[in-house]
Amino acid sequence: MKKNTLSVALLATLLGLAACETKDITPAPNLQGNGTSTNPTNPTTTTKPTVTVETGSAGITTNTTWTANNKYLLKGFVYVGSGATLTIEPGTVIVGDKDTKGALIIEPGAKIMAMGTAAKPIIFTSNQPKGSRNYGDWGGVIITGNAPVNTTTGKQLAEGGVRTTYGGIDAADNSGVFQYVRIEFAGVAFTPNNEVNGLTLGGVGSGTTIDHVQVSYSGDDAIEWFGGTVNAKYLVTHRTFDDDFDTDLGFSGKVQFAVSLRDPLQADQSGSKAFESNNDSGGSTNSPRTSAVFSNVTAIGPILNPGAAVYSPQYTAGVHLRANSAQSLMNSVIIGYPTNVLIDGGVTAATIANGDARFKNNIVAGALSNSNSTAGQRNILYVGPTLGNSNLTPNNTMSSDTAAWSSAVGPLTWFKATANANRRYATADNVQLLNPFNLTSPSFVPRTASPIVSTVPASFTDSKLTDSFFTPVTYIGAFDPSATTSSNWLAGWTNFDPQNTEY
Ligand SMILES: [Ca+2]
Ligand SMILES: [Ca+2]
Ligand SMILES: [Ca+2]
Repeated sequence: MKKNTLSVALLATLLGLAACETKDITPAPNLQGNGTSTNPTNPTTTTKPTVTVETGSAGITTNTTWTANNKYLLKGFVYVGSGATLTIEPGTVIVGDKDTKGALIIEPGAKIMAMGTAAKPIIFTSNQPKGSRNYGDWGGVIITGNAPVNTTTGKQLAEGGVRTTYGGIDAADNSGVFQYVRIEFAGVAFTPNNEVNGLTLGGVGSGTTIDHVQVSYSGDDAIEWFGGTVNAKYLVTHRTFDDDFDTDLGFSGKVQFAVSLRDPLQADQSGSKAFESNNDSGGSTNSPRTSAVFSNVTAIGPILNPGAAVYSPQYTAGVHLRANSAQSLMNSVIIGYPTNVLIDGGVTAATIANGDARFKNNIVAGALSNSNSTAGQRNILYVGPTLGNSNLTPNNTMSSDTAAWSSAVGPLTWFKATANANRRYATADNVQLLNPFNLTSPSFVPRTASPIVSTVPASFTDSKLTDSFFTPVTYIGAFDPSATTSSNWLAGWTNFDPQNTEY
């Protein structure tokens, strides 16, 4: 969901920080040889015949296979209807038509079987020539199912003019497999709350398999979950315009190993974030609660240098928990947002204070330092007591620790609690990743001197992380410090420069 306004007053006091050592932000040489420069050899498709897929309201109603020897052009909304399975071969390229805002919609009861490989990812991209592609050239991929959403009817109509209603009572619903897939230059915000994201997941059930998905240059959110129970591993969001990971309407899945990287100068009027999470836009107590659990995320924001930041003022926060969300984030790294963690509204604060939402074993670094506080950084802010639509400004500072929350535990106390084991650093460079801000050839692997390597290990003892879905690892963030180029999970299938790729 979007918020329309970022304006007006704030409740302010300051957050004093134990500033860590400030270092040059210039990346040091690649100490480990683990760089993840991952502009792969893409399938050569220029000589392949183009198959136009334009189904109108009829959609695809029988089992269909798209093969890698063709290129497919999506014109308008292409629905895959209940009972039909769309199979896409590894290495297939699908381009979305710019004029008609092509989009692919998997309806409840239908399946997509998109099983790419590291060597042959399935690529959804713009139909524009290289160098001429842009945010929102086409619609995106929308997968929907029959898993619960928390609206009063248990159903929800998709956004963006899509006809599909999703949601139901089948938490284990299976919408297929979506594996080694890239989605580039999709995502359209027609109007606020009327958006097609790069990848939209509406009421998608836990029987669905999602892993190794990169969404680049989405004109709205990269990935937005509306309810559902689906889990995912190995997600990449790159140069998203709005939010990287947006959760709403009771999404309760689990996500491990995800990375986001932002263009500092591109952001959305709704406020751009790595995470936005709502129970619903009104902050209801509807069930199921938005209670997703993310672990091992590396979120790189727009601010390289907190003292001299050059970034779009539309950037809001790394993690924005609002509207009664009970989403958890653990074992993760948030770097370089104006505010790294924003707790929005008294109801959300109470959710955190009572432990429904966890924020543990995380590292936050490089938040804006020149706020209207006299010292310190905005690593964590609380805005309230009402939902912050009218309370947020780019220069908010945090209410004092004891006064801000009606409960006994204030936000800074919560953040710093020994049991939560969160750490703060003054600059991005303090975290010592290899080359995290490079927009076309980044590396998020920690250097040997990184606090990720040298101190507190990740923890999977929290009851929200004991599910067998989670792979217990010793490191915080998405990348194993001992990874090599060949073992790094980005290798081969991702592309951080799709603007210059010939498809
Ligand atoms: Ca959003
Ligand atoms: Ca959205
Ligand atoms: Ca937003």
